[in-house]
Amino acid sequence: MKRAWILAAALVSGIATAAAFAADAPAKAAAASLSSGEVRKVDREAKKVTIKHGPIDNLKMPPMTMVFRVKDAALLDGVEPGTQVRFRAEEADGGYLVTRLQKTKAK
Ligand SMILES: [Cu+2]
Repeated sequence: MKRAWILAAALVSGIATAAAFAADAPAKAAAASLSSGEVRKVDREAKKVTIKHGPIDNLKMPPMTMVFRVKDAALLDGVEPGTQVRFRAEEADGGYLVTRLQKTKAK
């Protein structure tokens, strides 16, 4: 009886590990598609942010400083000139739209 319990516990922990691994994979893929940059200017009302960014692989864009529109003004919460960020930008309506933005943790 005791052995059956040990087996069951091993099985459950194995499933939990597999689930955690599966959940981790898309998160890693998403992180890989983020670009890094430094915020230069924030215009919350116009929902615009100026970012001095590194290469943006998904847009095949070299490093530069440019203005992006942001999908949601809330993305700019706590963001100010000098803030280091990682962000996701996409082409939309003939311009560039930031759909995700997170502060880079200070090292
Ligand atoms: Cu650019």
